[in-house]
Amino acid sequence: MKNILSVLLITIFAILTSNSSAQNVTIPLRFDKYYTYAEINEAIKALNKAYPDLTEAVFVGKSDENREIWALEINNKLTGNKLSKPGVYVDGNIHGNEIQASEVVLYFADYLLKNYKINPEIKKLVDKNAYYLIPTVNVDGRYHFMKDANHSSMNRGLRIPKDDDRDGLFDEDFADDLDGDGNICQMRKKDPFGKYKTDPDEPRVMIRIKDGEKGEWTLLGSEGIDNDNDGQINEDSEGYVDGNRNWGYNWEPNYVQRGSGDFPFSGTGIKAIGNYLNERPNILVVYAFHNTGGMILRVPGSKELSPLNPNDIAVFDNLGEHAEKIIPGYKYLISWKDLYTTYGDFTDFTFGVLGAYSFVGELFKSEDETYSNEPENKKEDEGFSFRENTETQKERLKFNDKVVHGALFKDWTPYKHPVYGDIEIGGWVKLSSRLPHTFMLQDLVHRNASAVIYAASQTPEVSMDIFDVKKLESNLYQVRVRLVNSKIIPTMCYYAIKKNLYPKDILKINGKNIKVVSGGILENSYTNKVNYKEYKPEVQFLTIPGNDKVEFQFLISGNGNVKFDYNSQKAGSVIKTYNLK
Ligand SMILES: [Ca+2]
Ligand SMILES: [Ca+2]
Ligand SMILES: [Ca+2]
Ligand SMILES: [Ca+2]
Ligand SMILES: [Zn+2]
Repeated sequence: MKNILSVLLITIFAILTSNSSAQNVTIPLRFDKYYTYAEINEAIKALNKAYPDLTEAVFVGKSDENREIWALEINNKLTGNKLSKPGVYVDGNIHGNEIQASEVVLYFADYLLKNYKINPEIKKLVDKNAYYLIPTVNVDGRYHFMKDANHSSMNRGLRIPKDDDRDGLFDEDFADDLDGDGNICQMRKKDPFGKYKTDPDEPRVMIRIKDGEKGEWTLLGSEGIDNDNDGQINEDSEGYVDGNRNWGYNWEPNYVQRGSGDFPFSGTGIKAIGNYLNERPNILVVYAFHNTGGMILRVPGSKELSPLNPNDIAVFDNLGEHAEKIIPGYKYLISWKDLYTTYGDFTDFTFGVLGAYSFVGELFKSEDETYSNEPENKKEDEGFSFRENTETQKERLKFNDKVVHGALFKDWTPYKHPVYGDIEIGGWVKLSSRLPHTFMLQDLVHRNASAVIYAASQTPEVSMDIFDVKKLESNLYQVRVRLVNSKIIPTMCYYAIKKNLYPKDILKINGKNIKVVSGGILENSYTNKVNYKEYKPEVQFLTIPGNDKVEFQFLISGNGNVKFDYNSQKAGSVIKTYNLK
């Protein structure tokens, strides 16, 4: 009996401890660690459980490898249902390796919720908008990036097998963790004819030889062997379909845009998120987080879609320039012009189809990894580049040695390779180069979440005044209505107006004993110039620019209660009743 009991206890203990992710997720969330895919879903559910009145955990759909994609939605039901408010959508990690993007989204959620009762500004923002948050878009990518051996740029794409080298086999030759340390590092071989030599100041760094100099090393690429024995090493890993080139707007086939997939929305999870967005037409602000480079990028992703309307640019500039100041060192840039051209990307879709002001946040600058008493922003601007120079590498190695004690770089170590013979394996490890060390994560997630919070504070806030009511005859009244938007973001973006993406805002007037005789936009209240609407004057169409107003003048016959009903797809609704007597 005693034995059976102890076996039972051990079994229960094993079951409890095997569900280790549950133990790693506590509310408020911690940001001194990176959450695994499973823990992100746990975190969404835990936030929902801790704040049941303000949140909903929504199943979005499944991925190509059948993993679940979840959203956390934040909304105060007491101030209205979600669709009746401006929608703010935030996601991250559409590129599987860009994992800290998810931490920004989780932090944003956790921060709004934990401050709701104690910070009046946050309370106002929660009460005002509906928030749609998908911390990790590429759930397969995140799962494999964290679980498998990788380097910092691997597992970016979706898990849709593609035959990259056209040999009839699909995803048959990934890189290999030859020394079994969980990282895919670099391979180098001693070679007097090599194109590299050891840096005289820093033996871990190699520099390109100049003409006439003697070489020392040949670089052999990422750690790996020829898995399918076709004479090439690491030539066909996962995909390649890039989730951020697979959206059904300005999409181009693979021969124009590498990684675009066979057709738009061929990614199972991408299509699910497309449907999810389509069911939430109130979304007006989008932030999608990536790494790396320290940038806030605005649309468009390709020149064909520019120039944007100057009024839209002014909104982007306001939000982007504030973000630039909130996150020191980050640059607010235009995607196609300042970075490179992309087709079928997510934010072009959310701007071009949904009419939402859309940004990409490129998190993390490796230049922040300093070992220096010189403030980072005082240093000479080297311009941003994905390829680092050796001086930056050396500085980062000092940071690695003195600040994080060797966590980011694997020293070069001899290895016997089946093809190359005696080589060395070493270099930057998986959780380096594009991600902050966890001690710097808190700062990154807070500042970037604050950039989103600023944008959320600028969604339209519409109020209505009924003024200048005059009795003209016994049963005829002049009534003026003013609709004011006190925030930067207009009730409809100018691109959406131009392309007629969806109906404009509507002002409807009705009452039991009244008839709207005439009405239209009051273009000049001093000269009394009204642009009368010929038919159905009781229904008026409008949009309200940011920090601006639109005024109407009506002639109404009859008396009694009149209802003025303003309704906007993205800016909510305002209803007022006025008694004509
Ligand atoms: Ca192949
Ligand atoms: Ca492949
Ligand atoms: Ca091969
Ligand atoms: Ca092959
Ligand atoms: Zn990315």
